[in-house]
Amino acid sequence: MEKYRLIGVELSPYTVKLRAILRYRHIPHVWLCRFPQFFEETRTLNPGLMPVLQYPDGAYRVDSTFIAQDLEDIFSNARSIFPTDPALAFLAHLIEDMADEWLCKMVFHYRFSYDIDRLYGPRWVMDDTLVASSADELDRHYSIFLERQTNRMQLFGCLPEHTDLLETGYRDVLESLEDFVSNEKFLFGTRPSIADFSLYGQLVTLMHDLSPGAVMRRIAPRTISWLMRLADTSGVDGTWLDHDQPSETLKKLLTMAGRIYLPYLKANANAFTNNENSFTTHLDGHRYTQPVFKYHVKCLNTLIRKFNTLKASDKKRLDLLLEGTNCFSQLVGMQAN
Ligand SMILES: N[C@@H](CCC(=O)N[C@@H](CS)C(=O)NCC(=O)O)C(=O)O
Repeated sequence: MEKYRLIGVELSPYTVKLRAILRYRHIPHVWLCRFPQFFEETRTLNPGLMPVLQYPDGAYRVDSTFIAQDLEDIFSNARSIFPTDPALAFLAHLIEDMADEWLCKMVFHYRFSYDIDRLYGPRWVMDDTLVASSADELDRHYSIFLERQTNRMQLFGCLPEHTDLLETGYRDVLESLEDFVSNEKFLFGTRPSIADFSLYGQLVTLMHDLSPGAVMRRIAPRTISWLMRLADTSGVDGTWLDHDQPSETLKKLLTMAGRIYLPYLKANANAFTNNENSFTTHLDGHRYTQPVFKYHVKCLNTLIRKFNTLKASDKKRLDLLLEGTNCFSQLVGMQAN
């Protein structure tokens, strides 16, 4: 076998993120939208996440962030998705992390909160998941899946009282992008970065779901075209821009990281260190409660490690690039556990 095999479903943000990366990077692969096959083949994988990428040597791997970095090491110098400037590469990583770990709460919130969305997306996921099932079988699996995911909402912090925080945040992301996106314009230049692909994964999923999709159609129609183009950028040849003057969009996304995402990660990590099971904090003026999430402790540690390995001159530039975003002061002086 020479090709990579990507196994997942269309409505999984991390699956389509990784598929878009494989396409942009011209990495030979096949796409398998078939969950039972994934399940049979990968029964023993832990954690059991989607997507799974099978490498040509037969090994199965999960975690789109880890895989994206691993593919950089394997296919070095070929259509990299990490800006060459270390300070910008750090910012791309920060936005990737926020998209993967915070915007996903918006996906979960919309998909399982509103009747219209509960009827649509989860049924599609199950339809992708089952091979040739009858309408009755589909209904049965759909009900089981819906109940399971609804029960997990509280684990992810998707509580009714967080609606305003999550929905305002969603509209803010769309409004920031809408002013900026155009053909072959990406966050760090005229070529896409890991940050664009992560935003793509979450936002295109929100676009498919009915209520967040209606919001997007109303307030961010150009963002929809931008997402559609990001699905397959195999023909894009661009350059990284000199970003000592970051775009307003980049600034707005980083401001969200400074006001919401980093304070969230820190509150979660503090609760973990203090052996607490859950935490309550304030994020951008909204009260927020969630059980401690261990994976997000790891995310914060990775960000801190990346920040701390930057040279003093890159940190100095980051201080300027991040001015007014409240990010730099939260990162400086922190140690990974
Ligand atoms: N950090 C992982 C997250 C992947 C993930 O959470 N995938 C979801 C589907 S979108 C999943 O498989 N969840 C398993 C479950 O719901 O049991 C990545 O980047 O790939």
